[in-house]
Amino acid sequence: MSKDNSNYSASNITALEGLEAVRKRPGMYIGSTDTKGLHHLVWEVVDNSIDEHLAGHCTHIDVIIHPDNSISVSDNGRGIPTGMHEKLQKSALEVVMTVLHAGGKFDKDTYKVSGGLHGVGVSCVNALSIMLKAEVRREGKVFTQEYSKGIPVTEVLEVGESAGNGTKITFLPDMEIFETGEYKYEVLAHRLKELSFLNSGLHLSLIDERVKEDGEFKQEKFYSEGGLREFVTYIDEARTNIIENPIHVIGKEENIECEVAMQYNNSYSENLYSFVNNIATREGGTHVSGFRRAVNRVFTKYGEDNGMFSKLKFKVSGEDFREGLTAVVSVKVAEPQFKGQTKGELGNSEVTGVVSRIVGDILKTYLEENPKEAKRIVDKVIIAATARHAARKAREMVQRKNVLTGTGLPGKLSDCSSKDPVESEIFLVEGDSAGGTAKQGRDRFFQAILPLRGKILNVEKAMEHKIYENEEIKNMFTALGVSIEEKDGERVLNIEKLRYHKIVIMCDADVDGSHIVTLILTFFFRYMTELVEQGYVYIAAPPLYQVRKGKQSVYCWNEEERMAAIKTYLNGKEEDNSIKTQRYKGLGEMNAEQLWETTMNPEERTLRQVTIQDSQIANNVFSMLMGDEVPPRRQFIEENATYANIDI
Ligand code: 0RA
Repeated sequence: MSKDNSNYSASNITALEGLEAVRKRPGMYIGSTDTKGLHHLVWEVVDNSIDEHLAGHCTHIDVIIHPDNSISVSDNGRGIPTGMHEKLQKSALEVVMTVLHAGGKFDKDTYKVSGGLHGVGVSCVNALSIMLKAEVRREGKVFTQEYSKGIPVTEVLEVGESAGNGTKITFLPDMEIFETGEYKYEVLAHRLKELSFLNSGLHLSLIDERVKEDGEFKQEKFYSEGGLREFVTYIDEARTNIIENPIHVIGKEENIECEVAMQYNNSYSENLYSFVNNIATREGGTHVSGFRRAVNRVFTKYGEDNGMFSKLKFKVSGEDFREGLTAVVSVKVAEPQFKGQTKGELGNSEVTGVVSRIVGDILKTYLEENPKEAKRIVDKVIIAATARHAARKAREMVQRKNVLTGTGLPGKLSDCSSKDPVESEIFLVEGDSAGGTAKQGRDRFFQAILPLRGKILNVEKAMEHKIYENEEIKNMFTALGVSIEEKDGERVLNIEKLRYHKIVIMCDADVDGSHIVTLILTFFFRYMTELVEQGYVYIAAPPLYQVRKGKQSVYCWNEEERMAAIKTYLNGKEEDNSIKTQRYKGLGEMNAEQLWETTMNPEERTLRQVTIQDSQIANNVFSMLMGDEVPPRRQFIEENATYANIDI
């Protein structure tokens, strides 16, 4: 056997072993095989095209969802090389598509930075696809190769001539691997939009061939000239800004590119998004530390130099600079190191100093040149510091009172007898009367009831100290056994003494009930985030109707079920038997037994667990639902009403 031949077969074996490993443990390579993993396939391919853009060779990337849920990603980059790979004795295209990690490492110098947190490469997508076709336009020709489960089913074929360059990858995920094959337009659109902000000047588009709108396929184009400046404006769309235009920072030092945009709004929460090589770093890291360091340093100095803090009786802290801050921090680093639980934290220590210097310099100049804006921001910071001071006092009062009253449990709580949080549940019930029914209907061994009076405080619009002074909110803190503490000047939620592992929000199935659920969820999302993240928060699903005939009855949760029940029980004749369908407007219309049977009994009930799919989206949804601007709220409610059983 010649040397070349042995190389050839050796490389085939390595490629096959690699592809097999991916198919055996897909989760290791793409995170999961659920809808998230399914979408991850698209990002692996798009990342390659973005790399072409970052290397300065690609201006357009188009994504198509075909009717069969196969996906095409095409770009106008240089095209994957198709010539013979000397060492492996096969086409470079085949190597990129079938050898693990070949895509990025193959020609490393051409990539300024390499995206992809998983960074597993297009060969993984190939291994997990029942069909994949690569089409390359390069050197005036068109080449194609097709694969199934990562194995070539054709040679690299020259199929025509072409004027431009580029790569088009079409793949159909293998349903032996994935739990779902359905692509979600909104998920793809959201990330492509984000990518357009992160890569200003890059044209991205999405076409959904499954859906026609006005005779055309549903489609959107994403393009941003202003980059992060526009990103921040977009994030704050539903908020009221403090300064007219975001502060925009762009710089480069030690081969680290840094771009930041920031804006202040009149809310009390911080929205900070950070990216490394276009990948979201949800746990922050050294780039975020550098940014914060610069903001604290420059604003503190500016305020002090101008005597703006002279009336304050306490020190301004880092947290005060964050209230109402919306910022996006994006860095491009040649060899990023990711750490943390979900590898969502940047570890490169050299980045902190670089970002801090770049942001610090530009921010200092900005404040000097824009004294009006500077004053507005510093005034806002002073209000935040004053509020923080008041909030701490209010919190200390609540927590001290708990100690004084012994058990500290609220009088309105009907606790369960079990003391084991794992098996214990608490129902947060709208109104005293429904609370009474729930108390009668519950299994008192493991189910506790806390009635909440009507509409709880809208925490999105209230100052923090008001929140701790609110009776219903105080009751929730004490009943749940969680407290807010301060560590290094930061608020942290202590949930070590959490008394229930299921916290069930139970409200009427009408507009008011939905509003109350939203208010309670806003509170949990903003002040007890950990409980939501760890899956302790649920929403009860009381039935909407009861259809009865004689002694028989059936509960219905939606219109379809009701129609089916009417057909079965009433021979389809609703009108003749008009008292027979009961529409439950409120929990109060059910008696204790009915409430237990339909909504509280673990054997029968449906609970909807509240999860945070994407904290960025959740953040904006809460600001929008609970904030100042009306039109975006109306639009959201109209678009989502069907999910929430709301009559409008
Ligand atoms: C390897 C080397 C070169 C480009 C690419 C891969 C490449 C990969 C993908 C994947 C999707 N789109 C892509 N575009 C390019 C460099 C080729 C050269 O030096 O001309």
